Order: sequence, then C-alpha cells, then structure tokens
Amino acid sequence: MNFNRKLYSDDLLKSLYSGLLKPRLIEEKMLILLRQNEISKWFSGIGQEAIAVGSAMAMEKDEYILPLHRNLGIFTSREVPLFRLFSQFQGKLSGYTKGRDRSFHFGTKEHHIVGMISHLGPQLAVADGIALADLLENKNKATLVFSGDGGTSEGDFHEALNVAAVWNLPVIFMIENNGYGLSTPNNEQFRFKSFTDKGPAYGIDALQIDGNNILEVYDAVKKATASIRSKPRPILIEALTFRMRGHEEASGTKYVPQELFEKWSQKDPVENYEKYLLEQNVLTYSELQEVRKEIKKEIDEAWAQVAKAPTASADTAVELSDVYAPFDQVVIKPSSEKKVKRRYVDAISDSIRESMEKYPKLVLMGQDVAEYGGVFKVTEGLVEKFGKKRIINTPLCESAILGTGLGLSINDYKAIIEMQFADFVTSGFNQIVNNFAKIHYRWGQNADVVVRMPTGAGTAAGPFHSQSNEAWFVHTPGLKVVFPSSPHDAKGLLNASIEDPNPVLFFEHKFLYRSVSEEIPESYYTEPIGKARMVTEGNDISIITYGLPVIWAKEIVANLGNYTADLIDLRTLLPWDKETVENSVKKTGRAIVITEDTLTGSIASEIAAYIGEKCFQYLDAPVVRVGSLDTPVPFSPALEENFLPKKRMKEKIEELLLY
Ligand SMILES: Cc1ncc(C[n+]2csc(CCOP(=O)(O)OP(=O)(O)O)c2C)c(N)n1
Repeated sequence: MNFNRKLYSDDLLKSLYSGLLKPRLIEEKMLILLRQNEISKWFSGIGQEAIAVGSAMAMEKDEYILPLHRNLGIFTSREVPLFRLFSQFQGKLSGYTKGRDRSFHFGTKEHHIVGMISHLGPQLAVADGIALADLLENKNKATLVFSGDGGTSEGDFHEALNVAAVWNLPVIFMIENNGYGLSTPNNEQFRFKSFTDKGPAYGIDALQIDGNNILEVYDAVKKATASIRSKPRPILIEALTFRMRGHEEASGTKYVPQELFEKWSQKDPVENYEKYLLEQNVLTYSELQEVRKEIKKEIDEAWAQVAKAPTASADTAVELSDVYAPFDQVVIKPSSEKKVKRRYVDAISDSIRESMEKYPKLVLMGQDVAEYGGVFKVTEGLVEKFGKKRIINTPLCESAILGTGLGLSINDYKAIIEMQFADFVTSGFNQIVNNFAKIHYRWGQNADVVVRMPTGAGTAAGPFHSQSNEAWFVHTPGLKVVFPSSPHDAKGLLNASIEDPNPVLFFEHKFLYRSVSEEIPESYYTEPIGKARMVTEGNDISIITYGLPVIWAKEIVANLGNYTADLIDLRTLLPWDKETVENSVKKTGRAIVITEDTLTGSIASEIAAYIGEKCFQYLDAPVVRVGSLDTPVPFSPALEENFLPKKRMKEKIEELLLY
C-alpha cells in the first residue's frame, strides 16, 4: 500500500492511528459480545475504517457529517462518549434514542452528526439542506454525507446530487464502494465502471481514492473541504474498499468469493498503517501496543458501565409526549381591528409574506414558486420582496426538496415547501413519513417544515391532480395535518403551522382558492392548531367535516327547515378535536361525518369509530359516514360529480334526521 505523508506532522499521523484503531477494537469487542448473546445485531465496518476516520478527522469539528451503518469511525472520531454509544447499541435509556431505535440510527447535534434512517438514500438530501443553511449564512462550511455503492441505485442519490449541483451546495458525497450491497455484487447493481463517471454527468467534480489508505482519505477530504469552503460546490469522492464481513453478522459471507477476502486482507487499513508508522519511525512497536492498551481500557470501562445502566422501561405518557417537539401554542390576536376582504388564496399568500417577515430564517421552496409565482399563483410577488435566496425554485424532485427541508431545520432554519399538487407528494413520501415524522421521537430533533398541499377535486383535473390524500398522513404519528376551509382560518392556521416547530402537512383546497372570500384581520394572527370551529350551532344533528364539504354542508344546513345542526369544521385532522365532537354528539344524539376523501380508511371512518366508542349511549341513530366513491378521481365533470359526496350528503343528512 502506498502511503504518502506529504507534509503531515508526526502528531497528526499518530492521532490518525489512534483514531483508526478505536473503531477496530470496539468492533472486535462487539463481535465477541455478539457470540455471547450480549448484543443482538452488528453491521461490521471492519476493513473500511480508514474512510470514516480519515474523513471525519479532516473535517472541522462543527461541520456536519451524515454517516451510515458502517461508519462507527465517525462517531468515535467525533468523540461521542463510548458510554452513550454502547448504551445506544444496547437499547438503554442512556442511549441517544432512549431505546427507541437501534445501532447508528441517531444523531447528535452536539457532535454535528446526523444519523441515518434505514432507507439509506434519504440521508443525501438532508446533507443538501444542512449545506444550504450554511450557504445562506455565508458560513464557509462543508458537509460530508455517505452512501454505499448499493445505495446509489436509489432515486434519492440522483435527486440529491442534482440539487447539490444546481445550487452549488458545499457537500462531499462520499461513496464507499465495497463491492456489495448485501449479497448483490456491483455488476448486478449498475453498469458504469466508476463513480468518477457519475460526478461529471451531474456537473460535479469526482475523484477516486484508495479507501483503505487513511492518509489518502485524509488528504483528499482535507483538500476537498478547503476547496468547497472557499468555492461552494459539491464534490463526489469514490473510496474503494471491501466489506470484510457479512452484510450483518447473521447474513454470513457465502455469496462472496474467497479469493476476494484473500486479496483484500492484504490491504487491511489498520495493519498496513501500523507497518508504515513503524517504518517511518513515527511510533515504536511498544508505543503501538500502548495505544492499543489504552483504547481497550476505555472500551472495557465504558462497557462495564453500560452493563449496569438501566434498560429502557416503558412509560406511555413519556412515549406519547416525545412524538412531537414541545410547543405550547399561544394564540396571537390581530394587533388591529382593521379587516380586509381576502380570497382563500390571498389569505395564504398573506400568511407566507407575514411569516417571512417575522422569521428571517424562513425559506420557501418549490417548483416554479419564484418568478412564475407557483402554478396557483400563491407565491406571486414574493421573490421580488424576499429575493431568490429565500424564495427558491427547485428542480423537479419532491424527495430531495423535502429532505433538504429537514436539513435546513437541523441547521436551525424553517422551511415551507410547496407541493405543486398534493398528489405529487407520493414522490417524496418517504422523507415525510419516515424522516420528518419519526425524528423527534427517535432522537429529539424536530423537522420545522410546513408542506403546503394544494388538494382536492371539483376542477375536472383527473386522477393525478385531484386526490384527497390527507388520511395517509393522519395515520402517521409525528405529523400534524391542518386543513382550513375559510380565508380566515387559512391565514391564521398557516401562520400557526409555520410557528409550530413540528412537521405540518397544510392542505389547501384548490377549488376554494378563488371561490370563497371574506373579511379577515389585516394584521398577523394565529388560530389554534387542534381546535375545531363551530360553523353553525343547533340541536338535532352533528355534521362533522372539513375542507370543501364545509361549504356544501353550510348550504344544506341553511335549508333544513325546522331542524338545526351543529356544523363542525375540524380544521385540524391530526391531532383532531375530540372534545368538540364528543360534546356535540352527546348533545344532538345524531352524527354524520363527511369527507371528500374516498370513504374506506378515511378520517371519517376514524371519527365515526371514535363516536361509536365514546358516545354510544347518547346516540339515537347509527353514526353515518359519507365520502367519495372508492374509485380513483375521474376526469370528466359528470363522472367527477358522481364520485364526490356532494349530492349524497343532503340525502344522508335527511335520512339521519328522520331515523
Ligand atoms: C430502501 C431500502 N431498501 C433495502 C434496504 C435493505 N438494505 C439495507 S443495507 C442494504 C445494502 C446496502 O448496500 P450499500 O449501499 O452498498 O452499503 P453497504 O451495506 O455495502 O455498506 C440493503 C439492501 C434498506 N435498508 N432500505
């Protein structure tokens, strides 16, 4: 192996050695513990340590690193206390996720590390967001993110590289090419010869290094980070290495030809570096042994301490309270009495503008949101006021932009992300339901992102521009789901959603944009998230709904003759206002829940079940649900009208009153 120390000092070479040795010795211990059944699962990075250690040691301590499952060396190089690290492996309360997630699935802002979710690829765009925040602040910092060779086949890889290239984000994409993705060799994973071919295809500089040579890794990352700090842009580094053990210990290595192990064992990063240090007289044999002894002692002591630490014990109240970042909303009243007539669309624009003024670290991203003003013109005029740095046109890549939003939040920014149509959120679903939703519960990090969702039917736009998909998100703990039906609520609730540090899916009904208007306060105000609004009050029936059906129901209620109704606009679907619904149904004894969504598995079904469970003895009739037909949303107006619940609502309300 060719080591070249260039002008690096003996001290640096020594610290690289102890850095390199530490993850190796921890792993050797873990492999023994695994055989003794003391730990349950282990993903080995043996043979690959030089990449994590060399690159972490080349970065500044306050620059973010986003490692994966073979990068123990990142955690040790950043001096994450071994007691807490081992506690994490053991699912102990003293681990970084309090026993809620395993192994390297955690982050620690204190050490500027953002850990992975199992899905691998989503890490890459989170790095883009962290780098974007640094760039907006002119911080001259680099961010380092890892991918395995297998992970690069995911769409996330393409999207994240492309965004980083287009926006000149100072990110190092470190590809650890170890030849396999679980059992799949590279020739069954992709066709190109080297990742150095991939970089230029995105307009990114790329280089290949020997990942087993710690000096080469250190030097390459040192140079790359210095370069991108002064001239922000991404760089791709392909580090050639080999996975010396199975994918994880239980999966074995039968599928890997033996000669590969023989070849790569000659290139062991630790043994070769030791030899080099001896040859160079940087360390003597007994000094090497001394380093080894000290690290072992540290490991053994930490392990003994962890063994005595309490295991995680369940407390339901604590579990539930950690799902969201703490936020006691203080409802803000308008500062003046002055009112202006605003359409639903204007109310949303006003909210964005006022919030951008209130929060200098708030950015808005989306397709065509800048000069074009967004396809619904919600963001028209904002780029002129706030500039291209805060109103950001994005490439067509929902997943990367959502991931970028999370990265911004980690780096202390706030983001609003416009989905061009709510339907397109499917292309970024993973980031929302697995990354945004779970991150606070897992390691206490929040996702301060509002995802704006132009939703709903009634505009003859067919199956991919009309869906009501709020139920997907209502089913996901960790998200908030808000859905106003009036201009007043649209402004007050969007302001509140932007204030809230948690991820909010903010549904805006497209049909309402320009079809409803009312007088609303001109100044900034918020409405409470999680509280329903009584649109009308009555005694004979509770009509519980949200979104466009609120408008339809108002008309029906106005024509009920002698009957009167509680018409409840839920406004927030997660968490929804159980108290208001329950009190109303106990008063009226009759409940109908209406949604524009297709009925099966809808929020209407959930609310109906809740009423059945909590109000059974107060009911004079079965709880009725009305929704759209269980079909995709059809295009042709006659078919769409038949699909939507509007016509069926009146009939069902009348039937229920007469039951
Ligand atoms: C989206 C997704 N699909 C599949 C998996 C299962 N899985 C975990 S790691 C892995 C292989 C990853 O290979 P590579 O990116 O080369 O990294 P390596 O494990 O070799 O370090 C697979 C298939 C997963 N975690 N996430």
